[in-house]
Amino acid sequence: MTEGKANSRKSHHRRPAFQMRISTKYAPRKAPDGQELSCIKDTSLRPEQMIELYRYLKLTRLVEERVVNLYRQTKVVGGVYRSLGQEATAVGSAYALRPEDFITPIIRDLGACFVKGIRPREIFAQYMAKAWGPSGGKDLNVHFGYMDKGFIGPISHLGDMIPVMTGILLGARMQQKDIVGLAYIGDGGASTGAFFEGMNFAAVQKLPLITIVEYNHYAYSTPTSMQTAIRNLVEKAAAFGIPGHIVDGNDVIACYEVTKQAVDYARSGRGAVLIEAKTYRRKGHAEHDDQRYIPEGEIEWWEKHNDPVNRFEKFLIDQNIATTEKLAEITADVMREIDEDSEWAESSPMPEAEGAAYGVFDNSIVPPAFRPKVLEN
Ligand SMILES: Cc1ncc(C[n+]2csc(CCOP(=O)(O)OP(=O)(O)O)c2C)c(N)n1
Ligand SMILES: [Mg+2]
Repeated sequence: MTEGKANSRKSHHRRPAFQMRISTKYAPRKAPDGQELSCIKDTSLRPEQMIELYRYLKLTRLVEERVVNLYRQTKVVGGVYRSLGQEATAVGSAYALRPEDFITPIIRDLGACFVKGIRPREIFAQYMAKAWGPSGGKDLNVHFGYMDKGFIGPISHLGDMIPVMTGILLGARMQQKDIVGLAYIGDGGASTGAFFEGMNFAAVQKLPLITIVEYNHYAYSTPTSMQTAIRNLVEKAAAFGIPGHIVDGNDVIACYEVTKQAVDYARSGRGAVLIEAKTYRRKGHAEHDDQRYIPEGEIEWWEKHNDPVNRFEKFLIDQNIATTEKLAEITADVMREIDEDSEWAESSPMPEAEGAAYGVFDNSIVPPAFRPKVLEN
């Protein structure tokens, strides 16, 4: 053995068993007393892109408000899930993707669906289970997908979208397609077996998977501290040997920048990245949840001091990117679109009952004994 080889072996042994590659560059900051939180100033975004981000944030918040309105009029079928207070995470991260990239959103990621080109009318029709909705009344809320828009409909089973996205990325690599996948998961979902299996496989295969864990403090009524012993969910990245970042999930610019960095890393063939977004779920699990398990004053604190829309408005005005009048104009335009689209969705008929027999299974392989009369016509 040459001396050089012996030395290199020695230095190999001196390396730690694993390195925690966790960055907190985009981590939450505490505002000095009396100072309102804003957004990070170090950004590559152009002013017109920031205005577009603002539009997506407002669209998300106001579409959800309209859905609640429809729910209270008993026009919605099933539950209503909100991302109130978390909109910046979904919007900022999805904005860092190319149109051909894929996302797997969950119930707090409506904003990412809009960035991917979903229109409010589709969301309204879907929530009301109407015939003109994307799943034609066969499924509800964000349970629909568009392969051509890179938007995969979520499976309800928590954690399972991670191996699904991993499979999509493996398939894409085999087809020599240059795409990146962005999977969203909650703090609760990150404790499932499927999350670990999918992340591990993506890591070992160096697949371009970016997973955003949304630390929103609760899974249903369970506080995060009661379902995982680690403080920062990003520490799980060490188990997979991939880099991790903590980001202030209520800072839309920080969410964009951290995801952009991860996207560049993944697209260049270096593999998967885990991002933990620190945010807060201001509504209950769904509209029916009265949130009686939340400590007094907690929601109000986040609403007053750490609202992602207010923070971005402050940033845009302080940085002279927009005036209050300009922001009001954007909001009015968003409202116009919402009015038009909710009217369109309300005017849609309910689906024909026979439709339930189609588009669920491959009807050509339904055993004859189970084939209802309607399929034979
Ligand atoms: C494997 C599995 N277990 C339980 C559920 C029921 N369930 C649906 S959402 C939810 C809480 C999810 O919490 P979290 O992952 O933190 O996401 P959040 O709702 O906070 O965005 C639970 C327990 C499920 N869908 N799948
Ligand atoms: Mg949660």
